[in-house]
Amino acid sequence: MSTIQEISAAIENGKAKLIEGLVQDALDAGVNPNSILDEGMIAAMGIIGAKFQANEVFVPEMLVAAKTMKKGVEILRPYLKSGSLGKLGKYIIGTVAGDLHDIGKNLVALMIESSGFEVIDLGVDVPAEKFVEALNEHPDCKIIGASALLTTTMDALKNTVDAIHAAGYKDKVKIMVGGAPVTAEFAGQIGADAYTPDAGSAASKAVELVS
Ligand code: B12
Repeated sequence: MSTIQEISAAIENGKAKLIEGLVQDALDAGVNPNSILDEGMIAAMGIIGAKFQANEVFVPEMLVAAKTMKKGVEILRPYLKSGSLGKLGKYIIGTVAGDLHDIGKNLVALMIESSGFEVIDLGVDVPAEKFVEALNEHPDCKIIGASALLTTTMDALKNTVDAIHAAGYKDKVKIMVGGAPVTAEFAGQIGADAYTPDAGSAASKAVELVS
């Protein structure tokens, strides 16, 4: 089994105690951190999701896989970082109301921060009003990022965009949306300024939006 396959298997099987060592070994062996993330970790979450859909695993298994992935990401974090902190302005991010998924949102936050923004992370299950409050607190914020992983919380993305626009921020702040069920078409329909499918492209889009 290759190191990346071992990392993927450890996440799939929720081997939280093994993951840090495996990721560190891979890094020490010169494996590219982005390959560890994409081919090892994110791929494993895809497998777990498919197994969940097929009733082969259940919520507890998804949870331990998620915890294992988070531990692995902590080891990777310094290797994914670059750029100087905060020079591009503030970026407020959160997972929308009713949604507790935060792995993708955290990866987007990490890549956005590493591309030069100061990230203000509101966490998960964030009501639309809380995004607006955060903007009131940080009127110099340039971009808002909102994440949704459930088809049932896609409406909350729309509510978030509506609330931000209703509060008078339409021309002052750009809104980026993302998450597995979200598409560019949906983003356009709800009036968001941008959608990207992954954390790397989210970071380049954010830089483009403020340039
Ligand atoms: C781990 C997981 C959980 C964990 C979450 C732990 C955590 N701390 O995040 C737990 C166990 C809590 C969980 C719970 C549930 N889950 Co869940 N979960 C998953 C799983 C397996 C992985 C998600 C993940 O982390 N993926 C890896 C990350 C890296 O990918 P990502 O989130 O898509 O993010 C990337 C992009 O989307 C993008 N992106 C994300 N956010 C943003 C934001 C912006 C601004 C931008 C630009 C880009 C962007 O960039 C990210 C990085 O590249 C998925 C399956 C899947 N394939 O997605 C199911 C899945 C999302 N869950 C699902 C379900 C049904 C549930 C539950 C309803 C189950 C239940 N019966 O209780 C609950 C809902 C809880 C709630 N209210 O939120 C379904 C959703 C089905 C649907 N279409 O609505 C899925 C798809 C599984 C399935 N195949 O059925 N889940």
